[in-house]
Amino acid sequence: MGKVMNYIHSRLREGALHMTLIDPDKQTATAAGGIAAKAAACGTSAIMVGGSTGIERKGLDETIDAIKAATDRPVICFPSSASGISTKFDAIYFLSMLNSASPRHITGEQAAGAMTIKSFGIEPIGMGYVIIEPGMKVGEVGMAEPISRADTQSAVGYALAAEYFGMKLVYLEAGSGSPEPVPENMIRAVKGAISVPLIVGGGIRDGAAARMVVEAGADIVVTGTVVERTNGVENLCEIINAINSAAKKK
Ligand code: 1GP
Repeated sequence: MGKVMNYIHSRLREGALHMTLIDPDKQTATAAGGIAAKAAACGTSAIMVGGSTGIERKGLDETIDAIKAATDRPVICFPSSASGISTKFDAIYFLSMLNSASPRHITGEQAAGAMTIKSFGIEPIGMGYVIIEPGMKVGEVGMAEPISRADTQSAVGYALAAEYFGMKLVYLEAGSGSPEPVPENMIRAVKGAISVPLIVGGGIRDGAAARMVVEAGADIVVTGTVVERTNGVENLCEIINAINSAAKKK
């Protein structure tokens, strides 16, 4: 097992985790470093870097450098395509958008990027990425056929398929900025069916929502948008505290 996956597993033994998503296109490198420092102080376990649109390489490297200068938490690439991979990442979520209508997002970009990952020596972490309604921008860009919020059975099917493919993580994604997180009963059903760690993200903006997803079974909670807002870091601390206390009760 790679170093970052090992770290994730060892942190998971203490309970559910939080990861902070930073879109390198949305702020300067210095500001990204500031977000990472505050997120780490609140107790985030890793920084994910990615966005739905193309990332310019120089800006990306500067953002990763600023994050690494601010915290020793792993910096994980959360890619939207084969471009935007930097040698500076500690690991990459090698994800397949399982419910995309386009083979490009299931295996195409992955084949295009695999050799880059190997030559850069970045740790790949295989992940089944499943888009739940509304799916937002990532669903659109990835040509997803988002799973209806009522269709728990399909979500379970995709998640279990990911595990059977040998993927190390399953990510249920409502989409960045989603008005609501993934439904509670869907998280519960998926968690009940799989044995790999379950990541849930999209639309989690306060402690109550974070508590709901952890109590339903999420092992890793991802938030992005919350830190882009004024006072966002206070909300982030509230979210991480809620995850920690919900995890203890589980
Ligand atoms: C998006 O799940 C993440 O990929 C985070 O979503 O920006 O809504 O927190 P938010």
